Amino acid sequence: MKTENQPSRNSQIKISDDLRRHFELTLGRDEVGESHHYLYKALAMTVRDRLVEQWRNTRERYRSEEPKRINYLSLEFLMGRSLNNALLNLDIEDDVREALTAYACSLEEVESEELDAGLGNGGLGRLAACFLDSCANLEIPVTGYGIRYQYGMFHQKIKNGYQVESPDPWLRNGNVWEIESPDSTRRVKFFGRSEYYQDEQGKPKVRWVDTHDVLAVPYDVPIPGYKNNTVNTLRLWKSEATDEFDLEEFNAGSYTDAVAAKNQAEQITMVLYPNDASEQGKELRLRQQYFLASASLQDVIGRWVRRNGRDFSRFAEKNGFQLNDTHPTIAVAELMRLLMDEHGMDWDSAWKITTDTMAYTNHTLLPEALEAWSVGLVGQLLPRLLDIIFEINARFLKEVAKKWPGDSDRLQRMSIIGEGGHKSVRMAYLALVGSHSVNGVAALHTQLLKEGLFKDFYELWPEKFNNKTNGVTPRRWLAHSNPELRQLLNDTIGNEWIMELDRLEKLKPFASKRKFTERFMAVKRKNKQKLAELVLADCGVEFDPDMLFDVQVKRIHEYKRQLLNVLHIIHLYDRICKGDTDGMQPRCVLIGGKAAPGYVMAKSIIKLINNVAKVVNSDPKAKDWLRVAFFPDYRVSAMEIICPGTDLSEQISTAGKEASGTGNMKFMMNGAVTIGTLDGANIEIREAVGGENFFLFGMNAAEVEAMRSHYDPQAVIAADEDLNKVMDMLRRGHFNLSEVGVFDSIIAAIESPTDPWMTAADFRSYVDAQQRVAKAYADKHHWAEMAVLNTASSGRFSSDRTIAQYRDEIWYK
Ligand code: 26Q
Repeated sequence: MKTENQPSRNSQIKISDDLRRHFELTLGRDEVGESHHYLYKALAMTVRDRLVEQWRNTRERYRSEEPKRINYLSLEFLMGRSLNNALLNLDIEDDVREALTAYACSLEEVESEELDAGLGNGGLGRLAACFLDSCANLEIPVTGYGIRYQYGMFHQKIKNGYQVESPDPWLRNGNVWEIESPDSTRRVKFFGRSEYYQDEQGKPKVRWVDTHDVLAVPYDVPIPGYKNNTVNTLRLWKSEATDEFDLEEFNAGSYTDAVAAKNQAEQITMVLYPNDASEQGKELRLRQQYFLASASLQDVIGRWVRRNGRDFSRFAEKNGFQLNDTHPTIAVAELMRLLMDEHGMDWDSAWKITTDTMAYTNHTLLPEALEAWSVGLVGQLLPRLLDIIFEINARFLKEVAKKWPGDSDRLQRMSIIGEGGHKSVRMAYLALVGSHSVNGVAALHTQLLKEGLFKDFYELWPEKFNNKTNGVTPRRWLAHSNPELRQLLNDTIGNEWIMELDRLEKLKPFASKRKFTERFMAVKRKNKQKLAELVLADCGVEFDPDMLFDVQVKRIHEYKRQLLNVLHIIHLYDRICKGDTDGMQPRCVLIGGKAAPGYVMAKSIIKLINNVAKVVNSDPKAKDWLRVAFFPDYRVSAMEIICPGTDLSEQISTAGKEASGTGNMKFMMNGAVTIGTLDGANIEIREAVGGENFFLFGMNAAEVEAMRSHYDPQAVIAADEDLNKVMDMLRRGHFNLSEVGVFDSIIAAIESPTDPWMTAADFRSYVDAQQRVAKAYADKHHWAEMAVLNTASSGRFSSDRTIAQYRDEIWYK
């Protein structure tokens, strides 16, 4: 037993021996069988054994060195698959391949058995996953805290062109990457009431009584750094019923009520909410948020008290909390409650600790996405927290009144409690007031926050505001997803880029060298081949790797303007039908993404894409010029194949609406050229790569706002022959001959003077930019140079850079 746990174990036991042991003994198998499921499991356990040892060492190191610990609170962690990432980081891929030869099975086959951990919607959730990777890589003691949803992001199928959702039972076959830690179970309170009393010293105190409690059971997931022996932790909470809760009801004679209560408790972590923008205000969602916040804070405070007793004087020096959007923001009030009600602290000391430890990241400029919980709901579900929120607000408004005496408009505007109709708690304001730092996720986004959404708060506390432009991890999004390019880069500039992505700059001189660009494009060509195979398998559409691969994958949302993409496709199709193919470039257009199940317009857009694809793909005239596919069930593991095989990255949101975007960065790293608006991080991408290597089009954010009052899409359409033709085809039902009226709402939206996304306004400029794309692609060498320069300039979009900035400018400032 003792020797088993020696640190040297991993280097002593051969991977092939462990693999066989797990396959034959742990899992009791003798043959590989039809699927490679058991082989995957055995391999995952073999790899996990090697992580666990480093994990223990890392925990031990943090315990003895006592660095400041950062806790990343997020309702979403979109992890995707873990096996290959672990192999890469542990540097054992070659040994594993060798070990697998005994089973006559390739590593790729085994890896494809792993289900994606889809515990997120899109950008925000994947960002959290990239951040954890970078924190481990930079050896920063960061723990991710999230929810272990029983069902992750729904699966999407396309039936008759429509999105159909089905559940994602990702835990069905077990999850090798988690370790349950029941001894660290926490108890989370709901309902009940506040009770005011005096303590032994006669001090007025409050306690939260008559509550219905739920247990939070932690499941820990290892987060390995890249070849650095560091393994951090992602702690995911599962909700369970308390035993005495059951018993109480049981004794009262109601067995069924007891079971119902159990169900209610287990409901909390049952399913991820699949809305990536519009706020719904559902009670269960608030329960999830509080459940995460309370369990996580109790966990951190519990560890503190075990070591330091009730002395919290250095708590803020040693702990920080990063709030991933407003979703976990109830943590501001919960930390106050825990410090005051449970640990005897007075308001001012507790408030100082709270604001010193909390930091808030905003991810959206869309006002409709800002969370506001009804005061009635909060008062019922979390009565003690509502007390505290009211008190925070009262003290805050006093401060505002002191700075701007008599400005009652401003008081109303800034109040954490929104009036108007029924009262609500504005979570973004609670986050702003309760944090010492607030950041946007791209330069433009932060600027717009200061000028618009949070203007009043910026005037009050300019020093709180800062920008942290997003990034993505080059381990997953380059080294793992594009092994051929990894090899070419290693051969050309050495392999240090994996940890220091800025070193890709060294590629720049090679962009003009024929021999190199040809190798670069040969890699691209292989990746396009792989992508074409995937598209054929999943969409039934044949993509030709000699054509331009034009890709837009992201959540379906009006502001992201998949519609603009479709209008362009229809325009190209119209030209092909007319025989006007001068200067056209054969292209394959791929669009993928999920629509929130209740977002009717987004679902119509999916239907339109599919219908247009069907018409185009079944027209023999179009075959050599244009092919269109909708990629179903877009997810992390699909993007790993999609982004290396893309030539043209579509980043075409209405300027001022996309906070940052991160897919844009993944494409750029893999040598795609962007066609995009001046929105989010596109602006910084263009700055980095140079305007001559980026296809810019459309209005900028200021122009969009200036045009709103007099936007006249009908006039725009009438004045543009091509757009007029496209709209005409839509109106005549060219793509829905047997489905009368299904696109009426889309047509009306484009033609509406109040169209918030102003799709028609950018049509001409977009089509012109696409013409420039076609021309550029026709010159193979020129395109290759642009592609190389995109990879070479992508260094600053590594999440290592982003996280180093969080570290230096927020966490350890
Ligand atoms: C809120 C309340 C209730 C239910 C769901 C939600 C909810 C869930 C997810 C609201 C928003 C989200 C996700 C938002 C998101 O992904 N935003 C994206 O964040 C990226 C990382 O910063 C940016 O790059 C994108 O621009 C931004 O759209």
